[in-house]
Formats: sequence, structure tokens, C-alpha cells
Amino acid sequence: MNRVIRFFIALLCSFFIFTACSKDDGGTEGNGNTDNDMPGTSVEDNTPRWISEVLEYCPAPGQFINTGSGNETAVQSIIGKKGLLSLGGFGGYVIFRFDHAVINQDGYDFVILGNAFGESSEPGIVSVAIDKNGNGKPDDDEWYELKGSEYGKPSVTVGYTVTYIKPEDTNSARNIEWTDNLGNSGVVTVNSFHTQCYFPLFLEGNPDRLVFTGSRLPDNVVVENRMEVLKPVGWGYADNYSEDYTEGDDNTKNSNKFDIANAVDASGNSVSLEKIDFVKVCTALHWSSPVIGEASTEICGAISLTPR
Ligand SMILES: [Ca+2]
Ligand SMILES: [Ca+2]
Ligand SMILES: [Ca+2]
Repeated sequence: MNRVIRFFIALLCSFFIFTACSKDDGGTEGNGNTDNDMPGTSVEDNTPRWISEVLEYCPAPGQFINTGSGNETAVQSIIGKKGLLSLGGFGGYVIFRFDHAVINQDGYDFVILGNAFGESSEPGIVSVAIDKNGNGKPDDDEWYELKGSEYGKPSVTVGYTVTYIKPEDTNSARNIEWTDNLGNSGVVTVNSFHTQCYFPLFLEGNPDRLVFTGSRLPDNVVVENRMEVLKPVGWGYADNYSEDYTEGDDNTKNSNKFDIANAVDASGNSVSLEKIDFVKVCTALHWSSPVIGEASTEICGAISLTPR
């Protein structure tokens, strides 16, 4: 969504949130600063344990890519603190870790901050990995998806592959052509607010095309009052204005909350994990418009809820 529209809508939302919080100054429920409903786990720890390292950042094309919200500087912004990193369109991803294994305790185990609000949910699918072979990195056979509310529904396209083509002109904003494994083709549309190349130009080897495979969530866009609105999608996704989003303290509110107990293997079987070493977030929508641009998951940091 374009930055200007986002800013004004965010401003409006801030006003309403502030108004709502003011009503709760007496300490009644609903202001995000009282006991949360999840048993066992607090999202109100005052000593946040932020991301310690980003192992990989491979965005798909998008309006914030090659800007300060979608480049190496943006990667640094989410280490140890709140920042902003856009993953671009479908398939774009980031892999990060904390300086400790995240324990699967009762209830939530970590949170991922986003920039979602009432009119903008851009859900990303979250996976976790255990470093079984102890080589300090996540290998392909060490990943488990954390199932969200849409997992297993027929509306989700599993094994969806999109190939993006780098445009010849990389000095200005050009529509980015794509094809998928279902025989479709289209473009990631540019809008008037972003004039740089949308195809990532900082990746190792400077590839001419990018191929991503993953699960695609169905489009969540509706038009309300002549505005394109990206509606919230259940629970269990990053950058999604779900019911848990505003829970938490100054650090953990405006985040989606995740429970390692939702891990599933590639066959969809539940897996019992005592702890995890790596987290991956991947844009799960494949949609763009010339008005608000592509749907792209953003993450603004992550906090482990493992007690010190
Ligand atoms: Ca848990
Ligand atoms: Ca490993
Ligand atoms: Ca977003």
C-alpha cells in the first residue's frame, strides 16, 4: 500500500486507538495492558529479547524494494530493536534467529511485529526450524510450518510457484512481469509513489529472475468506500490485524503471537517441538493493484518470550 495513504490511515487509526485506550484508563480489560487471555505465557515481559541475527533476506519484487524499507539497511533495522523490513510480493522471505533457542512453553512463544492496521492485513506464513545437525544454519529438512487458521483449507494453494523477471530498465519503476505454475501471467504493478526499480538489485549474483514456491492464501481484498482494503485473515500469520494484534506491552503490542505447538511437518502432521532455533516469514498473498501496489508482508521486529 502506498506510503502516503498508509500514513493517513495509520494516523486515523492512532487516533481511534488512543481514544479507545483513554476509555480504559481505569484499568479495565481491552487496553492491551491488562492480563492477556492466553494461558501460561506473558506477552508483557519488560525485558524484550529481540532478533539477534538475520540469516537471509530474499524479497520478491515490490514498491519498497531497493528503498530504506527493503534493502540491507532495512535488514539491520530489525536486529535488536523495532524497525521495518518489507518482504515484497508473494514468496519474498526473511530468516532470522535470536541469541538463544526459543522454548515451546505453554501458550505463545514469540511475537512478530508488523505494520498492519484495520484496513491493511498482508499476512505472511511463519515457519520454524531446529538446527538438528548443529551446523548453525537452517537446512531444508529442518523446517516446520506453523499452521494458521487457513491451514488445510481448499482456498489455500499449496506448492504455488511464481517466477518474476527482472526488467531491462532497472533505473526506474517498471511493472515486473511474472508467471506461475498454473499457467497464469501478470505484472506486479507500479504506482505513482515509488519511482525506483521494484525488482531487488542487491541480491548475491544479481539474478535475472526470482522463483518462489510456497502456500498462497486467497486474496483478502475488498473495496469499501472506493478504497481497496486488505481484510484480516484469521490468526497465525505475520503482519495481520488479527484479534491478538493489539495485545501486549509497549514492545509486544502491534504484533502477531505464535505458538510452536502449531508446528506441522510437510505432510501436515503435528510435530511436538521442545524448542526452535530459526524463524522464517514469507509473504503469502499474490495480489497487486496500480493504486496501493502489491500486498507485501512487513515485519517490524520480533521478540522471543522465552524467560531469561
Ligand atoms: Ca507454546
Ligand atoms: Ca542445520
Ligand atoms: Ca504491511
